[in-house]
Amino acid sequence: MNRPLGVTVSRYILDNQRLHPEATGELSSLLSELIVAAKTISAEVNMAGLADIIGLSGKVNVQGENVQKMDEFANNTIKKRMASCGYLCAMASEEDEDIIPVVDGYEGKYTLAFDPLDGSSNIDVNVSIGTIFSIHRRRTSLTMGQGAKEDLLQKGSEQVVAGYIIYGSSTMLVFTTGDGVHGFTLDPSVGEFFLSHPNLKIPARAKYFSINEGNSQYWDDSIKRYISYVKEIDEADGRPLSARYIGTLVSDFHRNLITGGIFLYPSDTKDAGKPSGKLRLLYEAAPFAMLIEQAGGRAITGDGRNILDIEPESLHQRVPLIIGSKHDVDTVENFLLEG
Ligand code: AHM
Ligand code: MG
Repeated sequence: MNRPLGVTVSRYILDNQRLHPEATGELSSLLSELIVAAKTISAEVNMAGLADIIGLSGKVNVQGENVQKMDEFANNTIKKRMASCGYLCAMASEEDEDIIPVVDGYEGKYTLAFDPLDGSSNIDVNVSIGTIFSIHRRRTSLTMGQGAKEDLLQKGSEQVVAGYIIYGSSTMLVFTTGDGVHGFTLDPSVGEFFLSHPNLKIPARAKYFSINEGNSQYWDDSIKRYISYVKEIDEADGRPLSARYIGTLVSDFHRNLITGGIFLYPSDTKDAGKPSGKLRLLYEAAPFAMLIEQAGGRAITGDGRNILDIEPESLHQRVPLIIGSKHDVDTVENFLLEG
């Protein structure tokens, strides 16, 4: 459908719902509630440099990392709003070890997995951060009331919506319902997201590579060889690629989506070793994998498998992630296969 610019995200969601006569409107309403939470977080993030809220809260989350006050704020905002929205049966958050129940009597047919504030080490230094979300249809019957862990432990290929909000020089919402990737920019003066980037497609070839090169001594040989390869001079092949690494997955992904790029967080042997890399499957890798495929790119894990095909075993499972422009993910895959 050709939509004029100036379309609000609410109007866009309702128009889309009309294209699906079987839709009950529940998913649309769920998204609308999530967008209110995103706007609340965006307002707070913009105040972070001024407000007392900035800085460490002194708590440690389930990953053993310091929880910052903004993380807590974002986590609580999403949990409180979504627990009584009436469309969810359970949630999972990076900041909570167990599944998060919804308010009794408000159980619905979807699940929500989210990273409330990704790139939290960047909050204090005024570098862009984001929220990531992934929505599945529940597996257990609605008559069961509250959802169970199995409702959340579903493959990425079963997602019905995936998206993120980036709190950057402007706040943007980017999401897919399986019908392309669409980006909306927040106009803070009216408090509305407007369609600004319809039908985003990632360029087939990367301009940038994004990886934490500080870990290079800890990588497998295949990744070491690939990163040397992208730095070789071969102008006909567009190499060397330029390096860009923000350290906020949302922001690195967003830039690469628009300009063409490849992001890698492979396994490494640093400290006790990160055999599964650092990033989490349910609320980091899987939603970005759905987005990248909808935008014409690819996402694989360290053995070349499609991220969307991985059957999750636990809520906070980590997974090596290689994601971005198709040509470049294909090339990494060849390096991986050569070993
Ligand atoms: P977070 O969810 O605690 O913010 O951690 C995830 C972040 C990603 O946004 C980013 O891609 C990665 O960690 C950066 O890790 P590193 O500092 O090891 O390069
Ligand atoms: Mg994160």
